[in-house]
Amino acid sequence: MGDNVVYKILKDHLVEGELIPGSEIGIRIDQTLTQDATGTMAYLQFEAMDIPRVRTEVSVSYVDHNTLQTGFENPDDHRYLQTMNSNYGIHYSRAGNGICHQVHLERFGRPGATLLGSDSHTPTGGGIGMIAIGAGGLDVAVAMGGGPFFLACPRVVNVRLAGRLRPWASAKDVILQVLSILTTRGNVGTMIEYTGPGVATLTVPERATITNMGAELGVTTSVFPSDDSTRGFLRAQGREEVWREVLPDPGAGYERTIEIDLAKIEPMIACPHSPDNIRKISELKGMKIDQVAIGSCTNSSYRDLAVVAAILKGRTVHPDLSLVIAPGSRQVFEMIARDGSLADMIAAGARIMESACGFCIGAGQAPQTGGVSLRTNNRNFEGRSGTGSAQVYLVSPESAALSALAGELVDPLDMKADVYPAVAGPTSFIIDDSMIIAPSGKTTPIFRGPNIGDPPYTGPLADAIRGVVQLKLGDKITTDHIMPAGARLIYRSNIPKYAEYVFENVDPAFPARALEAKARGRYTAILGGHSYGQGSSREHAAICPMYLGVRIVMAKSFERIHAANLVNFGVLPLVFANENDYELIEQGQEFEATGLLSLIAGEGRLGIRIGGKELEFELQATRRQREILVEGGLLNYTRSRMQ
Ligand code: MIC
Ligand code: SF4
Repeated sequence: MGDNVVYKILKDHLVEGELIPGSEIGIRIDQTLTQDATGTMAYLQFEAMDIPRVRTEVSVSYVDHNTLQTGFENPDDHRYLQTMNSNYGIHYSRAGNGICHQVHLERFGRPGATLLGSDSHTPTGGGIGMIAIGAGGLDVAVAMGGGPFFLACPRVVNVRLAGRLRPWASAKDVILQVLSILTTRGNVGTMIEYTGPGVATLTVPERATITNMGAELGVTTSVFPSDDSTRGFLRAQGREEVWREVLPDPGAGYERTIEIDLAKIEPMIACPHSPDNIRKISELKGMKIDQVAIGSCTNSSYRDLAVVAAILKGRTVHPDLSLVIAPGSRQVFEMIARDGSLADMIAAGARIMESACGFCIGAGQAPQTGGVSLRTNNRNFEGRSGTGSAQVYLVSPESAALSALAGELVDPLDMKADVYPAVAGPTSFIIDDSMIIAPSGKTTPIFRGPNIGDPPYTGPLADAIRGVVQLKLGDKITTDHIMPAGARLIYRSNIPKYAEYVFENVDPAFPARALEAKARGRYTAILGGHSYGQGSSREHAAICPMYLGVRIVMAKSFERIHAANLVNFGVLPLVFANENDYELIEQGQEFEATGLLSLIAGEGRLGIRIGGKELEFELQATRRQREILVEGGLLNYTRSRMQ
């Protein structure tokens, strides 16, 4: 049987293990990316490894999340990143240059390569035919040091595309359709590969919209082949020399195939509060809307914004509604400025934001109380917009722009096909890398503002741990629930301070309870349902609880990145051997785990006494991860091996 694209690239990069689905493999990482909100911690950890220079083909540090400078914290972090990056051989993409995934696709992505990024939407790079994976900052730090990245060898699901999108249907509608089929649950250990004749009809930015939001499926990554269209995109970016063809072999095998006819795709909408709560727009049209926000790493390419501008041209946003637009990169921003699209947006009453994550991460543009916000980004978790009571819906740029004019949800298919403002991919983009600072090779003093703390350490695991189940939670607890972003983002480099906000919107008294127990020498356990830790790659959702004394998280199932982050910081991710046992545990009950060290070293189940009952769990960790847990985390583990 021939190889699919996923296995071709994995084969080229395999350094440990065998390509047997489900088994652990280690792969060589060619490129890394970080963003400022996860990057400061990743680089502090890299510094702690005592490696003089990164050992990757290219490592890029982007500033795109924390660009609102409402105090000294964010600018201090930016200066730390710039000075640190210059010393260690890392490219620094300045604030204003754009969102990491969009810029990386434009300026660094390379077909056939591997990319590891400390952001869950790193799979955006799959649009250009690379295996691009999101991970915690510490995993990225290890990869920058030349260490392999370990993952479960994936099962590969084939999404076979036929036909061509109709006018007014969009790449966003394709991924929303895929989400309605696969949902956000049960896809751990899977990669998605797009194949079929429909692929050729999609440009690289459209493909990137699809692989970007693949993150919401909980898959490890998604990938498109690298074909002529990829070559054309790279040529237009002045980088044709990095192109290579990466196609599946004839007869390549897949675990499962899902057929999608692009010609039948209808405009879709993800309803509150989950990206897989999908309906057809036609079912909800007419819904009154208070805010429209266009941008984010999912939908802010040149094509997306040029289409939006053409829809807005000569008209005015509805008086009851606020329209916000944030271009994905400085390249996109400059292009829409020079071709007049920007003027059309401004004239229509759009509020133009800088090229950054902004509204997507709740950094500004919070909707009104109970407001309905229609957005083009990828996540609509409760409270993420900054307004707890807001109802956030996710749609394509086309649907967003039309609705901004009408003040209510519009079904784009109600528009005439011949007025669709189709925008061809430009044959040349404006290329100006002056906002990306290449490493100087000289040593400069590293700037450390008062907001920057040392990365916290945990000690080796004790053989017996005792404590209290301090929190019982339901299904789909996201990292936004665990560690809110938005206004709290400024504390990303200051763990003791950020830890005060763990579960802020779920149970604000939790940090105090956990700290009080810690002071008495007691650990904290958290109890969750299905898909615990879905969403962001932020390792702060592991570090800050660990800092508060959390040593165990019990859940019905975990998301991949978060489970790995827990292990990296010495916290045990435990899955119920019998799911119904969840009902037997109450918040406030005492727990006791003994003989942990030998249990962790073995393959068997782990018995824990909770509330007087002995319950069984599977430790969600590979052999290597068990060693990491025993040593109290990946930093200890890596350092002890390097010495
Ligand atoms: C997100 O979209 O949730 C973020 C903010 O980009 C995160 C990273 C972070 O929390 O810093 C992600 O997706 O990994
Ligand atoms: Fe930024 Fe939003 Fe993309 Fe995360 S999902 S990288 S916050 S634009």
